[in-house]
Amino acid sequence: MERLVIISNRVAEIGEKTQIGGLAVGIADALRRGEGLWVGWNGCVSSDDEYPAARRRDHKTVTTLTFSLTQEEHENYYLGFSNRVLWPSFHYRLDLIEFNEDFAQAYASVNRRFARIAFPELKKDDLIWVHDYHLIGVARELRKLGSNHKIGFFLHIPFPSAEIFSAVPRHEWLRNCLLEFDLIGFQTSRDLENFRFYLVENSDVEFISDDLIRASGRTIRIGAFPIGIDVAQFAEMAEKVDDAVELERMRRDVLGRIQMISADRLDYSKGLPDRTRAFLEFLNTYPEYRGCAEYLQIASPSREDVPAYTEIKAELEQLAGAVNGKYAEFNWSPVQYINRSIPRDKLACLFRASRIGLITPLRDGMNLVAKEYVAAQHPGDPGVLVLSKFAGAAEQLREALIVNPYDAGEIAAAMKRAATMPLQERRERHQRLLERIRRTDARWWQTTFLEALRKAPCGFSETIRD
Ligand code: GDG
Repeated sequence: MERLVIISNRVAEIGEKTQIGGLAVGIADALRRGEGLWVGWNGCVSSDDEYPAARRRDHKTVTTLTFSLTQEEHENYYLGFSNRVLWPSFHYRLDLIEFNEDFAQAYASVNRRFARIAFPELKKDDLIWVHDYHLIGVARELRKLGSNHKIGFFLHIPFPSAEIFSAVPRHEWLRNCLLEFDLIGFQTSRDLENFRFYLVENSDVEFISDDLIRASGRTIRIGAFPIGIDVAQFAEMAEKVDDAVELERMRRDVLGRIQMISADRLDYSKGLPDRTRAFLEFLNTYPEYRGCAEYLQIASPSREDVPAYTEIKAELEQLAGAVNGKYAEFNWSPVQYINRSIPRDKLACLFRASRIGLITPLRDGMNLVAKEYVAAQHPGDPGVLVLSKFAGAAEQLREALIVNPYDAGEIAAAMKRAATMPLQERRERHQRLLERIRRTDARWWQTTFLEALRKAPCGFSETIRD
C-alpha cells in the first residue's frame, strides 16, 4: 500500500498550538489525512559531537522520526549554507551571502545523514516528498543508497532569476542534485520559468514538453503548485472571537479607529522596516488618520543566531519608536509592535478584527498570511488585503491591492484606498479572493503535487553526477 514519507528540515510537534512557519502548517495539514512517516530534525542541538539516535513517535496516523543536529552541523549546515547562502540568495539578497567551504561540506553531509536515517525505513511503494531549500541533496543521497522510489521536491521559497541563481556558490552542484528528483515543484509559474531559463542557459537538459525535461537519461517532471491553507479551519478559529479582541474591537468602533495588521517572522525578506516607513508616509501624507489609524505589527522572533536578523530587529525597533515618537498622543500609539509569537487562534481573531491586512514582503515564495487574512474575514464586512507584487501569493490573489513594497508612497496610497473602500467593493473583492483560496487550498496543493509525482516517470539513476 502506498505511504507518504515526508522529509523536511524541521518536524513540528503534531498538534502544537503555537506552531509557526508556513512549512510546518502546510505539512501538518497534508499529513492529517492518510498514513504517513515524517522524518527530520527535532530542533535540538546536541552538546557533543556524537550523532544521537533518531527517535520514533507514533501519533494517530503519522509516525515521526526525529533527531538532533550536532553543534557543527547546526553551525555550518543550518545557520551556514542554508541560512547564510541559500535563503538570502534565493530572496535576491546576494549582498547578504556569507559563504565558506565548511558550509558546503556540512550541507552535503547533513543531506546524506537525512537520507541514511530515512532509507532503512522505506517500504517499496512509498512516495517520498522532500521539502525546501535545506534538503536539495537528499534525492541524490537516496539514489546512492539504492532507492528507486518516486521522490518529489517542493521548494517553498522563490526560485530566483537565472542570473541570481548562477551567482549562488555551488549552483551547478545544486542543479545536479535537483535533477535527481522525479518531480520538482515550485510555488509559482514565475519560479518555474526562472528554473527553466536557468537550465536553458546553464545545462544541456532537453525540454520534452511544458512539464517534462530530460537530463542524463532520466525524465523529470516540473511544475508550479501554489501552497494553500485549510480555509475552513482558519475561518472557524477567526469566528470564535476571543473576548479580549472583541472588547478591543468594540472600543475601536466607538473611537472610529482604523486597525491595520501584519504578522511575519522577523525576517529581512518580509519588508518590515519598509512597511513601517510606508505607514509613517501614510500619516505624513494623510493627516486625517493621525489619532485614529493603528498598525499592529506582530513580528515573531526568527533565526536570531544569524547576524542579519539581529540587525533588522534593531532597525525595526528604532523605526517603530520613531513613528510613535513623532505622532503618538497620550491616548493613542500609531504602531503597536509585538516581538513574540502569539497563539494561532488569537492571530485569526486579530486578522478578523483588522480593517487592513498589510502583507508587503520584498520577496516571498507564497506567503500564507495573505491567504489566512482573507480566510479570517467576515464576508459581510470584510477587510482589505494590501499585497506585495513580489509575494508568490500575488499571482493568485489579484483582487488584493497589489503594491510595490519598495515604494512607500504607493503603499501609503493603497492604505488610504483600503481605509476608504466602499463596502460593496470590499465584499466583491473578498468574495473572489475567498473563492480562489478555497479552490486551491491545502488539500488541493497536496493532492495535485502527489498526483503529479505518481505520474512522474521514475528513473533510477545509473550515474550520479557531482
Ligand atoms: C515559507 C516561505 C511560504 C506568523 N506569526 C505567527 C504565526 N505565524 C504563522 C502564519 C503563517 C506562518 O506562520 C508563516 O507562513 P508564511 O508563508 O507567511 O512564511 P514563512 O514562514 O517564511 O514560510 C513562504 C511558506 O513557507 C509555505 O510554503 O508561503 O513564502 O517563506 O501560517 O500564520 N503563527 C503563530 N503566531 C505568530 O506570531 N501561531
